[in-house]
Amino acid sequence: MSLILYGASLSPFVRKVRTCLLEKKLEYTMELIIPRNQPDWYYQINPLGRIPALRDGQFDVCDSAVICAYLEDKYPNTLALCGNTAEEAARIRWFEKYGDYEVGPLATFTVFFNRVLAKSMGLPCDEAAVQKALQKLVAHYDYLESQLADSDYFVGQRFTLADIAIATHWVNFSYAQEQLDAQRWPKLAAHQARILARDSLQLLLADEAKMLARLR
Ligand SMILES: N[C@@H](CCC(=O)N[C@@H](CS)C(=O)NCC(=O)O)C(=O)O
Repeated sequence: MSLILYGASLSPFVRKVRTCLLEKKLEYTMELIIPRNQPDWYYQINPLGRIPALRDGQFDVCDSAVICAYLEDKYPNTLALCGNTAEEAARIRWFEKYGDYEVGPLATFTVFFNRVLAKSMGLPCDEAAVQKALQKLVAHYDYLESQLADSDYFVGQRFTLADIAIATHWVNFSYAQEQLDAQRWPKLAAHQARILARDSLQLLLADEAKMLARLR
């Protein structure tokens, strides 16, 4: 087995896959691909040019959700992150989609992009867009808080990909100097702290700190 992950560490989607790899104890190497500056050859792996992509021997696969599902199917003797029943698997996919397509565009592509990336690219920060995104996020916090009910995790009372897929965006959010209001959304804030305290994420956050410092 030789796994190569293509991407950059500050991407929430790359972080999602790296967390899966670490939790599953799968060894991998990472090759840096910077969004908007991808080499031509990378389009043969992902025609959309987006990160992450994974090479497993002769096999290439892209999109974080597809990669995580592939790792689960290909390496069944590792920590299961995608559920043990059809119902659990469906709930986990739902939260993953929710993170990727509802939380991500606001917390990462708007708040993080404007507050952190735009500056490093010489672009102005669109603070009006940031404020609008912060307002839109409120409904998502309410929903996610309601889904935690009395559990420490989103699905099946244990750590799964659902937890990773939501928490990964709070990391980018925090890099943009924003944080959840723990008084208003106590379960969600506690969930975030619980997930980010895992050894896998602690390792990644320490690694990301170097990249973040360079950006700033
Ligand atoms: N649905 C994709 C989203 C990946 C994505 O949007 N990645 C961003 C970086 S966070 C990217 O590569 N953007 C560059 C581009 O769109 O050209 C996934 O989960 O992998």
